[in-house]
Amino acid sequence: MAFFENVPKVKYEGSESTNPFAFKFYDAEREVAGKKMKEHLKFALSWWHTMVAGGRDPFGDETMARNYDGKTDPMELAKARVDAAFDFMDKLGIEYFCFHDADLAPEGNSLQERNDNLKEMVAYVKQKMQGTPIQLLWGTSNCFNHPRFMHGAATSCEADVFAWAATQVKNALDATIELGGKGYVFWGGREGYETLLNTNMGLEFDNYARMLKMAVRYARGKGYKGDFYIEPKPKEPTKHQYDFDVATCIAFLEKYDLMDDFKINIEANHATLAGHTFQHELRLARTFGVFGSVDANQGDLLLGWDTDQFPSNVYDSTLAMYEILKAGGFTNGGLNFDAKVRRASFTPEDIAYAYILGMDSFAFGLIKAQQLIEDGRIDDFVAKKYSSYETGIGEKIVKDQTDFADLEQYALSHGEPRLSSGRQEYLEGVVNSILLNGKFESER
Ligand code: XUL
Ligand code: CO
Repeated sequence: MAFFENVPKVKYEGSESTNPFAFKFYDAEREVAGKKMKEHLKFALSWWHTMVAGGRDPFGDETMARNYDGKTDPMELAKARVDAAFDFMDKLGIEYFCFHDADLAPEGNSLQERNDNLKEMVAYVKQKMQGTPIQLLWGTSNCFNHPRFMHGAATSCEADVFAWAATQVKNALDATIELGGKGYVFWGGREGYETLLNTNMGLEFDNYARMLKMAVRYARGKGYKGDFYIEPKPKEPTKHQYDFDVATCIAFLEKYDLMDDFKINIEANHATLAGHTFQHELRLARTFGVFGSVDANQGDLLLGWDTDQFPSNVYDSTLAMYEILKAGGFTNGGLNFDAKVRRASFTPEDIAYAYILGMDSFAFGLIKAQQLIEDGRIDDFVAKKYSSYETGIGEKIVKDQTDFADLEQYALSHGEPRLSSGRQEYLEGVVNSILLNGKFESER
């Protein structure tokens, strides 16, 4: 019995369709701004949430059967997950996946066994990928679940833990390279602190950077051409995580001279936990040239933790796609659904509904973001708002042809500056008029 036997092949049927197993907006082959939708969006399946997690929360056990027809042997279970994942990706037309070493292969009873299990699973996945369009978006190592990482991994006070984490990262890099991965992610789940009273912050930052540099040296030495990403998150599981937000990550990458190899993997719910919008984090990354990849999900703004819900908010997905298009789109990155179904949505069909929701939300966002750009009212407004820098004293400022003495003379002779309106409400109205104009598939 196949795990997703009740999920049919999901096709695009248009916004009027009421078929729950159809895309309403995602039409993979449709061209938007010179590229196919699937090339713009590069949807990826997250192995951990989709194939492994069973709905456990701090108050209750798993609600979802994720044992794939009763498999109990850990390696058999791991392989059954691969079979089910590839069946699911084929049915949904998803062409990328992301994994942690620990989701793909069992831990085993020793570090050697862990490495061997991962190698065996990578070989299994590799043969499964053959003859399919499915590719690895990125790999990573889980350096946060096991109790040995209680003080951190690269930032642990225990040098032996640093060595263990380095071994995991080395083997996860080997797995990523073997599967032709386009990216490798570091998410510092335990790289932070609970209290400063027991923390040597300077050494922890230095050691974290040492780990990243060793990873770059090792992977580049093996011919890896893809991107490295760090994934900001301000808190959870630690009280304070070092990769707090995009701005903090940029400061860290700059200080340790890692900007050439690293970009940022931006997760929507992590942005909101940091007190930012998703759009803000994307804008900052593109402004500083470190936009890399996206973990697509959404949080519940009434809750202070990472709910990892599938994205349904089309206002947010539109503004996110606007930033992504303005950043020039994805190169090595993509849209990984780091999202999970709710605990009470426990059937395999719910996973399909969740991905359809997420993929349609971002397809809608892509269509509308492109319409916002083509419409031009926002770009025109912004260009006019800053037009004082195109001529006169403004031009001298941006061409670095002036100084304080010159500017003082100018200000004294010109008197009170003339201002113009920021027109926020007008611009919000423009966004709504595009969102609500009803132009979707009929405009091909
Ligand atoms: C946790 C999270 C991770 C990373 C990969 O909040 O987002 O799943 O994306 O380790
Ligand atoms: Co994530």
